[in-house]
Amino acid sequence: MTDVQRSLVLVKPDGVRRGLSGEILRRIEAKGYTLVAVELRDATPEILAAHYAEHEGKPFYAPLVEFMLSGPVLAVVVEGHRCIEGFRSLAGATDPTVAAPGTIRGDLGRDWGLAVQQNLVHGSDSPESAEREIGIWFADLGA
Ligand code: IDP
Ligand code: MG
Repeated sequence: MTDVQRSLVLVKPDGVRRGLSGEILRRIEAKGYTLVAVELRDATPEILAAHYAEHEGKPFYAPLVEFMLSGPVLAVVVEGHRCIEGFRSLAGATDPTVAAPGTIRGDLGRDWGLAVQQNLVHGSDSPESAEREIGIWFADLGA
């Protein structure tokens, strides 16, 4: 069975600011996935417009972009069998208040009462998204 996937993971600015980059990478590695690329980056409006194109027009879109520009992000490419689904499972639900304990968002995240949920991580949600997002963040890698 060859279902080796790559997923684009971001430690969002709240995670980097709170010093949780190492803890989040630790959980990915402890799960058994491989780190293919890890880079501390400043997002740009252009990168975010491409990355979050599906959310354009939603009420949290502008706060989301502003939040993602508020500090560096750790951009990561993760590899492993079914790692796209697997990382989403490690990350937990979008809303950190209800994200299950044991997940990154459930253990380390909370609601700060802001217009956008600061929920520590992004993870690609499908093979198509992963290919597209890896192309955005790591043009030299391919997917
Ligand atoms: P995901 O990150 O769990 O895949 P998406 O629906 O793709 O969630 O949304 C992208 C990001 O936008 C979320 O991670 C979160 O930061 C923010 N977001 C999504 N939905 C809401 C909402 O209803 N209120 C506030 N922020 C939201
Ligand atoms: Mg998403």
